[in-house]
Amino acid sequence: MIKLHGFALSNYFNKVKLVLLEYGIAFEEVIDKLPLDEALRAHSPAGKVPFIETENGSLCESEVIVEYLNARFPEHRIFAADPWQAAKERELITFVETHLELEARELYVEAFFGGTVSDEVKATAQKRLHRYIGAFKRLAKFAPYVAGERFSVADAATFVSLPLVATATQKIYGVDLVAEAGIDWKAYLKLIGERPSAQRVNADRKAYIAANA
Ligand SMILES: N[C@@H](CCC(=O)N[C@@H](CS)C(=O)NCC(=O)O)C(=O)O
Repeated sequence: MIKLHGFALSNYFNKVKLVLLEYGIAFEEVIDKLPLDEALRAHSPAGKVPFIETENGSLCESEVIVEYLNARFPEHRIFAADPWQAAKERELITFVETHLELEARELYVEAFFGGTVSDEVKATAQKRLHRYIGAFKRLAKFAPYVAGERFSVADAATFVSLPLVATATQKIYGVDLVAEAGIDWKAYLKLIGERPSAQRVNADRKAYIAANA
């Protein structure tokens, strides 16, 4: 059985977990704390979570893991069967993760962890976020799901990352750049949060926070 390593506060760990739960793929969770020790770095060379253990070996990078699951369990239809729709789902995931979350991540040290971020980094991130949040707004359907009328794998990525982008920008710039762009992410969060998979992810995150407070 696939073993998913990481911890319940990690958005990337939660994305893979949500996909496994949502698409009914059996897995075991292994809780690893950061920093990963040398033995775990043999599985995840950059010391990041999540990673999975399979009978073939270990695999890191959450989107690579999702692609592997999609290829290994085709009957679970993680991506849309239609190639165009599947490409649109990948397009959305790239925008959410590469252009929004990764950029906003520059701000997390100050927004969430009590550190400081230079004015220069804040200004550069603001410019890029402004551009890509606008682009994401044009691309995303929210009808009511991010890629259209049905839940898709792009919702797993959006659900775990969009609130971080919104909250970090609110904390650093005093303005929620996601809401300011006209994206009602709180209503979206509520919609996805009603799904059993998301309820489990949220409950496990809360339990993790309580246990580690
Ligand atoms: N691109 C990676 C990002 C994973 C990532 O940044 N994970 C964070 C936790 S949310 C981490 O392990 N950070 C530890 C570090 O940067 O040393 C993925 O998609 O899996």
